[in-house]
Amino acid sequence: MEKRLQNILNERFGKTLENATSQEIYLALMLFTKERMEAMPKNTGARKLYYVSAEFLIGKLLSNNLINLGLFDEAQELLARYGHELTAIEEAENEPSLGNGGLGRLAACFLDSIATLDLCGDGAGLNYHDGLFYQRLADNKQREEKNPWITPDSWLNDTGVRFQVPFGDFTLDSILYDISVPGYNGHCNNLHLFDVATVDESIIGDGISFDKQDIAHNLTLFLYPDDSDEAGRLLRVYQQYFLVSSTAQLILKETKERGYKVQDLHEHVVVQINDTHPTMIIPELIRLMTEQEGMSMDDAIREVQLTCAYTNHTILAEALEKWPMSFMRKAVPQIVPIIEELDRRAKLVSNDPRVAILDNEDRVHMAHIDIHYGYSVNGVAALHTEILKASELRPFYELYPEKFNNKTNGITFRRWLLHCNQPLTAYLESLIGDGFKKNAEELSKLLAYQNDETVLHQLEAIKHQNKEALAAFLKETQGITLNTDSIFDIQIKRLHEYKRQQMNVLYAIHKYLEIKRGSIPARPITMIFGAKAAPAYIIAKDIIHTILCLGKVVENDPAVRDHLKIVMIENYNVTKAAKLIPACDISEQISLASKEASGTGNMKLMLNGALTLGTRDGANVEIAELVGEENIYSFGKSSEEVIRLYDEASYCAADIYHNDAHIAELVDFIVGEEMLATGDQENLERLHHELISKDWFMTLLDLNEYITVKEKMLADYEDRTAWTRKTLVNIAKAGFFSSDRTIAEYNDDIWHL
Ligand code: 26V
Repeated sequence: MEKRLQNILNERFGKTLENATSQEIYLALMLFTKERMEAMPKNTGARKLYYVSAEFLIGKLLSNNLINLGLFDEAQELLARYGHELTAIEEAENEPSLGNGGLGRLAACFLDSIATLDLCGDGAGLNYHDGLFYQRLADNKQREEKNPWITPDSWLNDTGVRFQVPFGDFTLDSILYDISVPGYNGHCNNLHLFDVATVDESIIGDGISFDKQDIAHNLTLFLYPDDSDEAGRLLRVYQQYFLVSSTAQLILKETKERGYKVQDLHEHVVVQINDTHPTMIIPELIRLMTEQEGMSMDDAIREVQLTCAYTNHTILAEALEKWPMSFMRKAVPQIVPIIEELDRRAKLVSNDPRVAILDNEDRVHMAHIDIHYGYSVNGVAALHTEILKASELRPFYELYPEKFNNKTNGITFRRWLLHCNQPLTAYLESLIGDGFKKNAEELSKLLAYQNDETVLHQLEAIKHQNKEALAAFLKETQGITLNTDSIFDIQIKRLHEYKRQQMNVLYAIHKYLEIKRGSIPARPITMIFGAKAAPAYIIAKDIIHTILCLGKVVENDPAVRDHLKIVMIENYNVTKAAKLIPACDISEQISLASKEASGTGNMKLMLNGALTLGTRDGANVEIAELVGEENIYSFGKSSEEVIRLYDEASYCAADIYHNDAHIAELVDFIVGEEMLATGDQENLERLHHELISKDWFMTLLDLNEYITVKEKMLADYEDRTAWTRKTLVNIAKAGFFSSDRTIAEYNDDIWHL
C-alpha cells in the first residue's frame, strides 16, 4: 500500500506522504482503493438481482471500503507513521445526499450485505448532482442549499455504456456510471447510477431553485425536487421513467451478454422494486420485450410478473404514489397503452375498485401495478406486514395471499459498529473474539458478562469517550459546548409529524418549566435533534423553528441552561449519524403506533448501547421482544387502538387540550412571551393551532405517558450499573438486526440467487 500511495502522490502531485495535504492523501487513497476494487472478482451467477431504487444514501465511502477490503488497519497505521489521521483525511470526502432517510439508507446497507454474502446483485439509481439539499440553519430556520458532491476524481466510474430514453416530445441520452460495492472479505458488486448527458448545473438559481420544465438540463440535478406544484411532480415522473428505462435496457443488454434469452427473463433476473418510485419498470420492460424483442403481450407480461418483486415502506396515504394519467400521456405516452392493458387485465381478476390500477379520477395507483404484476410483496417489519395484510392492502391480501411476506429491516454492522464505534468494536473483540464481525448473532456471547462489574464499567467508559468525541466535533462544526456528564437524549430521523418530534419538544417545555419551578434534575440533560424537513412541508419547518427557538430560550435562561440543553444538528446526514449514534444514551423512537413501517435508526442506536424510549411501532416491537420489557422503555397507545381511532374518526386533540391543564400549559408555551420574543409569530402560531385543532398524528394522545416514562428513564439512569447492564443486553441482542440476516431472508424467500 505504501509504495503504491507514494507512486500516486508523486505522479499526480509531485508529492510524498510526508508533504502531501489531506486532500491529496484522500485522493491517493481513493484511487488506490478503486484500483483494488477493480481487481476484485465480480459476483456472477445464473440469476442476477437488480435492486432498483430512487435513493441510495451511501454516505462517505473511503473508510467503509477500506474496512470491507480488510485494509483499514493498515491504512490507519501507515498514515499514523507519517503523522496523519484517517479521520482527518476523510474530511476531504464529500458526502453524497442521494436519499431522504431510512429508505435510501436501507438500500445502501443492503448493497453492502448483498456483496458480503457473495450474491450476484447490483443497485440501480440516479446520479443526482446536488443530492437532496444541504440544510443550513440560520435565523432559527432551515434554508435549503444545493449539495454538490461530484469532483473530477470521485468514486464514479464512467462505464462507457449509453442508452437512449424516449419521452413524449424528446429523447435523452443516458450515461451509465458505476460505483464499486466491495463485500466484507467477499466479492465486488456495482451501484449503477444513470445520468443525463445534458444536465446543466448553471441553471440553479437561489437556494435550490431552477426551471422545473427544462427537463434536458435539470433531470439529475436534485433528488425529489419540491413536489408542491405540478411542474415538480411532473419532473418526478420524468426522473422515474429515466431511471427505469435505463435500468430495463441495461437488464436486457446484460441478460443477452450473459448468454441468456430475454424470453426466459425470470430464470435469470430478479428486479426488486424499492417502494413505488421504480414501478414503471414493469410497463417499460413489457414495452421493450414486445416492441424490440418480438414477444407477445401475454408472454411479456408473464415473464415480467415472474421477475419483479415489490417492497412497501410506508402506509402513509400521501406517500403512496398515484400519478394522473395526464402526466403519463405527456411525459411517457409510449407506456400509456401498456398501463391501460395492465389495468384491463387486472379488472378481469377483480372488479373491486380498491384494487384497480386506474381509478375513476384517471389516476394510476403505482403500488397496485406492483402487486398485480409482481410475484412478491413485502413489508419491512413484522407489525408493518401485518398491518398491510389486515388493513392497508387487505383486498390485495385476499386476492393474492401467497405473494405477501415480511422482511424485517436490518443495518450493516460494518458501518454501524465496526466503522462508527471503533472503541466498542475493539472492546467487544477482546471479550468475545472477532466472530461477531462475520456472524452478528455471536454478539449474544456478551450476555455472559452482564453481571461483570469490570465489563459494565468499561462499557460506561466507552460511552463517555464517544460523548467526548461528539462534543469535540460539535464544538468544531457548530461552536456548541456539550456537557459530557449529561444524559444524551437523541432523536435523529426525517422531520415528519408522524415521527412526533413535536412531542419531544413538548417534553422539553415540560422540563424547562419544571426546572424554572425549582425541580432540578439529578443530572443535566442534553436533547439532540437531527432532521431535514421536505422543502414544501410547512408544519415540519415550523417544528424545526420551534426546536431552534426553544434552544435559544433555554440557553438564555441562567436558571435552566446548566440543567437542560437543546441542540439541533445542522445538515444531519450519514457522516453525522456515525458520530451521534455511539454517543447516545436515550434513543427516541416515538412515532404514532402503526405509522413507522420499521425504523432503522432504532437498530443502530441499540447496537451502540443506547436504550430505546419508544412506542410499540415498527421494529420497536421486535426490539422489545428480543431484549425483554425490562430492557426497553415502551409507552403509548397500541397500533390497534390507533387504527380504531382513525376508523371511528374519534380522536379530538382539542378535547385533551381543554381537559388537561398541564398539556394546555405546554402547548401554549409555544406561543408564550419567551418564544414570541425569540421566534416568528406566524410559524409558532401555526404549529400551536395545528396541535390543538388537527394533530393528525395524535401527539397529545400519548404525551402524558411519554413524560411519565421518560422521567422514569432519567431516574433509572442514576443506577449506573443497572443502566449499563441494560445497554449490554441491547448490544448482545442486536445481532438479529444485521442486514446480512435480512438479505439472507430475501434471498431464501424471494430472490433464489
Ligand atoms: C417520505 C416522504 C418524503 C417527503 C415528505 C413526505 C414523505 C412521507 C413519507 C415518506 C416515506 C417514504 C418511504 C420511506 O422512506 N419509508 C421508510 O422506509 C424505511 C426503510 O424500510 C423504514 O425503516 C421507515 O420506517 C419508513 O418510514
